[in-house]
Amino acid sequence: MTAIAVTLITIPRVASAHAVLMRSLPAANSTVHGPDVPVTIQFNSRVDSARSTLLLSMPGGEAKPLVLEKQTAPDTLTTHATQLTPGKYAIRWQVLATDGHITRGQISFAVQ
Ligand SMILES: [Cu+2]
Repeated sequence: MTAIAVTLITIPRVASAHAVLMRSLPAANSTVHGPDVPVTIQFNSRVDSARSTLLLSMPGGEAKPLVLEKQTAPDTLTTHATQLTPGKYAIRWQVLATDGHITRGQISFAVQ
């Protein structure tokens, strides 16, 4: 226990990490109620919302951009997806971290 704690403390804090997804709402592979779905995506580091994009992949295959709200925390992006009918969706995220690196990923979820 002590050894682990010491190891964690002595690892240099990586100030220039690119953004890794920590948690999201909707959670990956979850089912949520529509038609309005709040979206929150938290990363392990600061992200630049002005240079980050969220795309909502619709059941029909098309994708539409989600307008990001003002950041309430530097590591978190929030938006609202509205008027979602039941079906399978995905949020495709692309974010710019403070180290200048872009990372991207996808969060699949269903609306019932
Ligand atoms: Cu990086």
